[in-house]
Amino acid sequence: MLRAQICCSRNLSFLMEAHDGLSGTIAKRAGFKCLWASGLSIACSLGYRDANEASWSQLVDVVERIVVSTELPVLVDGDGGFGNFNNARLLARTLRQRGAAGVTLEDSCFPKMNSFVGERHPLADIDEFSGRLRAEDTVAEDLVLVARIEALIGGHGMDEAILRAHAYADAGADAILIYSRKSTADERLSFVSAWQNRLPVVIVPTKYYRTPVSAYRDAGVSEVIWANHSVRAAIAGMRQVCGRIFGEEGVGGIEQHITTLDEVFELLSYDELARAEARYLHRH
Ligand code: SPV
Ligand code: MG
Repeated sequence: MLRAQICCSRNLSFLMEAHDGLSGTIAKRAGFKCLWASGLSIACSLGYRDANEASWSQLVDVVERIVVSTELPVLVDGDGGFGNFNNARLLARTLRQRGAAGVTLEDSCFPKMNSFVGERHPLADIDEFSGRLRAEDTVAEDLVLVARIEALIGGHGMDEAILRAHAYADAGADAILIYSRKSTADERLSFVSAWQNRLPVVIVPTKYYRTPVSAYRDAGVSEVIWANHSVRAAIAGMRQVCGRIFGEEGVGGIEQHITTLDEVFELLSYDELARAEARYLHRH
């Protein structure tokens, strides 16, 4: 399904961020067919910075919860693969075992830093990173492998980005994710036009949120990732509620602004458990 969506479809499609089983379930209820297990959002929900502070095994545990609770295809943000080719293939093999549908690997150096933070973004050597992709592709052929290019983040030009895209395609990538932190879409769209869709292109329009999706459709982009909006919504909501409860020393004022307990039970299908109990539980 993820492969069909990213690699074989002519239609622009969307991945919604999830950082745990609950956010995945909410995205599924909203209608999303595939999810993005965001490194930033998962780190954030665990109280870590997006700088490889969370370990790869913590990441795969969260991914498993997202996969099992949603039964949707999940594209996992594998950062740079947590080391060299060996760490990258261990990550890929384990993600496959835990039910992920795909992984993105970015050409950053360990430990990475979130692409929007600071200026220290050394790029991996092309050959070395291609080895990470090849190793991943060998151990988990059926995972969709998205190569993420950080050249524009690292201050390099479009030529470097295109050069890398070709090398990563040769190394077995199924799609290319082009990253940039400019607040307009121009840089990604000029990449798409220079690349000519040798492989499908994935973009993450976090900073250029004003660009209408029709621009991506017209340019021939395959996949858009809404990368961190659930965790940011959760932070905004929790902040407001915590602030009010603290300030008002009570919960009366916020009750009508938050999800009811019945809605929580409905979201997590407590009714299914009741039906299962009626069917399977011994009654004496
Ligand atoms: C993530 O969601 O972790 C991403 C996208 O890699 S971003 O945080 O925008 O770099
Ligand atoms: Mg990330």
